[in-house]
Amino acid sequence: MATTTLEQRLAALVGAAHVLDDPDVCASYGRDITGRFGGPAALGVRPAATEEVAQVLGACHDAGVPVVPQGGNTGLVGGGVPRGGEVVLSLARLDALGPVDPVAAQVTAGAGVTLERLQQHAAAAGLAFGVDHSARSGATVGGMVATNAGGAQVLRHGAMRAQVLGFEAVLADGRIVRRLAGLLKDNAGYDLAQLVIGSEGTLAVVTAARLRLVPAPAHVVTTLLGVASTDDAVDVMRVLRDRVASLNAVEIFYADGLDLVCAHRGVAAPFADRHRVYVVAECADSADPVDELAEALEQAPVLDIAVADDTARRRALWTYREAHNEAIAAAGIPHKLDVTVQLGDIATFERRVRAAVVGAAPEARTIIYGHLGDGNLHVNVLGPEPDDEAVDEAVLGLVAEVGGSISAEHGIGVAKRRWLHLTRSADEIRAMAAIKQALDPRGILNPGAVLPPPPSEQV
Ligand code: 2HG
Ligand code: ZN
Repeated sequence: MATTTLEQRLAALVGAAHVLDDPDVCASYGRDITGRFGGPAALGVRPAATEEVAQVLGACHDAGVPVVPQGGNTGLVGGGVPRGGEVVLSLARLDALGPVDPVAAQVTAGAGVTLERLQQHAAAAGLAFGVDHSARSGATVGGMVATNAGGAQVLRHGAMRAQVLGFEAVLADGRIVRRLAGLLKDNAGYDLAQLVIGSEGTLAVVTAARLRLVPAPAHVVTTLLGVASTDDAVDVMRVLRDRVASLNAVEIFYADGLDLVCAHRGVAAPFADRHRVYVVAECADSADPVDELAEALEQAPVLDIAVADDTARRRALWTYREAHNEAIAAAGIPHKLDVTVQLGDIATFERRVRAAVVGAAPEARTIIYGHLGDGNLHVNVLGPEPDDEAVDEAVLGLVAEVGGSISAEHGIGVAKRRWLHLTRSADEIRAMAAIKQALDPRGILNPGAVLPPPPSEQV
C-alpha cells in the first residue's frame, strides 16, 4: 500500500490532526536526545486509546509498513526513533492515570503517563513509585516498561520489571492482550508481560501497566561524599550496604564530570577541596536514618561530607550527579555506553576502560558516572564522530572480557545490536529470534532494534 493510502487510512482511524506528515513536525520524532540516532519518518501517528493503537497497528501490518513505537523520546540507544521510512507510533496521548488502590498499593497507568506525573500521583495517595531517574519529566511509563528502565533506586526496589504486576499491549497484527488485575501470585502459563518488558518495542506495543507502589518514606537523607579513588568509593558502597538498611541509592561521578556540570549549570563546586571521585548516597525510611548513616560513614574512607534532609538541598546535591547527561549533551554528541560489571570489578574496569578509549580514540574525552550501587557505569565518550564505532567496540569488548553486560539499563536499541553476541550466547539469540518470529512474523515492530542484523546484512 502506498504511504498516502496508508496515511488516509490512519487519518480515518485517529483523525487527520493526529497523523503528522510535515517533515518539520516529524523532525522532533525523528531524532533522539543524544543527537546521535534518528532518521526521517514516513509519518507520525498519535492514537488516543488502546483500541486506536490496535487499529493503527492492524493497518500498518496489512500494509507491511514498519512501525517504531515512541514514548517520551528520552531513550539513549536509538531504539525509539526511526531509521528511515517507518511510521512513528507515539503513545503520548495514552495518558490516563487510574486511581491509586491504597489497599493493594497499586495503580494502572497509560503508556503516555510521565514518570514525574506517576510519582506525584502516588505521593498524593501517601505512596511512592520505586523507580526514579533524571529524565522523569519526559520519560513515559510505556517506554520505561519497554526498556526495563532502571535509574538510581534499583538497589532498593529493583528495575521497572520488578514494578510491573500486569500490562496491556497490542500485538503486531493489532490484537490486544490485557492482564491488569495486579495479582501478586498468578502462575498461569507464560508471563507475557515479563517477556515484553525490555523488548524495546520489538515484540508488542505496551499501552498500559499495572504498577506496584511502595510506602512513601517519612524521612529522606541525601549525602554527597568526596573520596580519593574508585576503590574507596566501592568500599563506601560496601559499608553503607552492610550497615544502612534504608539505603536507597549510591551513585558515582568524577571530578571532570563535576567541572562540566558546574560550568553548564553555573553552580559552585560542592566542597572547597577538589576530589577525584564523588559519591551520592541516599537513605529513605519511616524513622530518621541520619544517625545510622553518620555511624556508617565513620567506618568508610570519605574525605568530605555534605548532608541534606530537606527537598531543596537534597535536589541541589543530586544535581551534581543528575545534570551530567545534559552537561555532556551541551558539549557535543557523545557515545553513551551504559554497562554493568560486578561491584568488585568496578575499580579495575574504570582504569581499564579509560585506557581502552584512549587506545581506540586518543583525542577522545571520557566522562564516567553512574549507579555504583548496581555496578552500572555510564561511560560517555566525546570526540569520535557519531558513526565511528571504534570506541564502542573497545569499551563493549572490555565489558565482555570482565564478564559484564553491554547494556545495564538503557537497552540495546540500534546502538548495540551488533554487539549483542558479547553478552548473549548464539543459542540465546536464536531463541530471541524465534520469539520475535512468533509474535511479529512480518517483522514490522521496530525492525533494526535489539536483534543483530542477519548475516546477509552484516558488514
Ligand atoms: C543517568 O543515569 C541516565 O543519568 C543517563 O541513565 C546516562 O547520560 C547517560 O549516559
Ligand atoms: Zn542511569
